[in-house]
Amino acid sequence: MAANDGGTDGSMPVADDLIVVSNRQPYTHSYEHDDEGERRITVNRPAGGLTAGLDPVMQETDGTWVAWGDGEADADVTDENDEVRMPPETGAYILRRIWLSEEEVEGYYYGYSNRVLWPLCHGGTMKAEYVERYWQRYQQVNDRFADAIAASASNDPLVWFQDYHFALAPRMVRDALEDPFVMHFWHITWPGWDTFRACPQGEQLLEGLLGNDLLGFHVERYSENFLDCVDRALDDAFIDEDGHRINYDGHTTTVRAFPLGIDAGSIRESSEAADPSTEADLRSVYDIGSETTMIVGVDRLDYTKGIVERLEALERLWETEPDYRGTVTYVQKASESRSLIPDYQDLQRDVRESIERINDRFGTDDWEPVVYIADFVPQEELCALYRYSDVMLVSAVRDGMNLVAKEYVAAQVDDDGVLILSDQAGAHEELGEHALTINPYDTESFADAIVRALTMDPGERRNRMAALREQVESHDLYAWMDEVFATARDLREQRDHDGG
Ligand code: ADQ
Repeated sequence: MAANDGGTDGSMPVADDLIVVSNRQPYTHSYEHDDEGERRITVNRPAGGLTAGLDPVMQETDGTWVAWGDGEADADVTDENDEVRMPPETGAYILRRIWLSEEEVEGYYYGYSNRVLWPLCHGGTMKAEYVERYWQRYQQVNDRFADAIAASASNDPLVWFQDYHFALAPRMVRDALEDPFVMHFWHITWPGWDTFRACPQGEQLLEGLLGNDLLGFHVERYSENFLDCVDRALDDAFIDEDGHRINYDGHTTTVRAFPLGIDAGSIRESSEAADPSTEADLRSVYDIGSETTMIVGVDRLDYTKGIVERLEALERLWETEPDYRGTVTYVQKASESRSLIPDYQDLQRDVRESIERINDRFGTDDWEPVVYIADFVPQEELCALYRYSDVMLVSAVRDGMNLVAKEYVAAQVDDDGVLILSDQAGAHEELGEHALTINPYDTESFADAIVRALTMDPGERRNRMAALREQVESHDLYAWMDEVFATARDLREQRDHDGG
């Protein structure tokens, strides 16, 4: 299909019975009080990204979406099967909600998912906390999701898991249903064996994931790491490395790279709509001088994003290049996440202290070197920030893909921005050639790269950015979905052919 037209091409029925499974749900219900103090229930819609992209696919297929019901009013609108039809206007598909107790949220979500799998997969073996209760709750919640999927499935289902919250459920679903097609997209990095072997539950995780027919990662390297981990951990697994197939326990799993894209068309349109008055508003609201050059960073506050390393490079820049004092402002848009976890509280403190230190050291009455935006900004404002920033800093110390880098590129409708990109982000595979590459730990070279970006001649900027935009637009979210579904269809046909 053509990129950017907001859906699959219709020639390929995605599935007779598509069941998407994710931790976060596409719609949440909450309470609102009107002017008379009357309580009403409101629906919050998908804000963007993959969830927003999958929503129209679900509407086309009349499928079921299974997810954790974490909205305060969610239970008030579901039926006796914990289901509600969404979107509210058309009721085109079923949202089936899983209720989690506080203990389950603590153990499955904050515990095993985010204090074990997240650090482990990003190479942080020292940060992983192997608490027995986390593992038990992770198993329990995977089991509960698998039960709900089995109860929702009718004939010949295609079950599609999203992410690291569900490493065990694919095998559970395979055991519960007769010949389902199960696939999984793992949104974060998969580590090398020398890291993965530290995990006490490693074999069970691999066995769970080998319940899939198709397992997708962002880049080839993560697929290879996964194959290597299976090879070393499971004696009975047979690996066909050329075909990226694993045979284990009588079942074949195909492992492939599908680099996720963004809805580039929507970002481009929002960016085009952000005229110079939007830039002026932005500068005035955040007190950014009208003459200063803006450098931008946009991140969820996570220790994988290299925010402290980035601030060190900026500090080095202002220290060694005094001309940039008063003339260059760094705008950090950040959103807090997982704040109940101590490592995330530490990071928030470190980021705050770094910014205070830099602003105290270099700031003047007229100029604040680092402007921190904690508020939620809608897509139009985010795109204005991208468009009117001359340089974007993506300095992840490890990142499965990093969609922010792609969003910045898609928003460069004037082709005049420069992307500085860490070679530790999956996005570097596609964008590294035309971005300026950095190692986030090499402060000196990182600061040099910022100088290079700020002094790059307009012709080179345009050439680099045009090439990046072409890549991001032609490999967008819809092209990605088409490729995943086309691969699933081929594998199902092959299976039916072999079986019959
Ligand atoms: P994340 O770690 O959340 O995702 P990323 O891909 O950079 O990382 O961001 C996801 C989205 O959140 C982007 O659309 C971005 O605009 C939005 N976002 C982030 N910070 C924001 C902020 N401060 N304000 C507004 N919006 C913000 C995980 C993996 C990534 C992988 C994605 C998708 O860690 O490697 O790219 O899943 O697979």
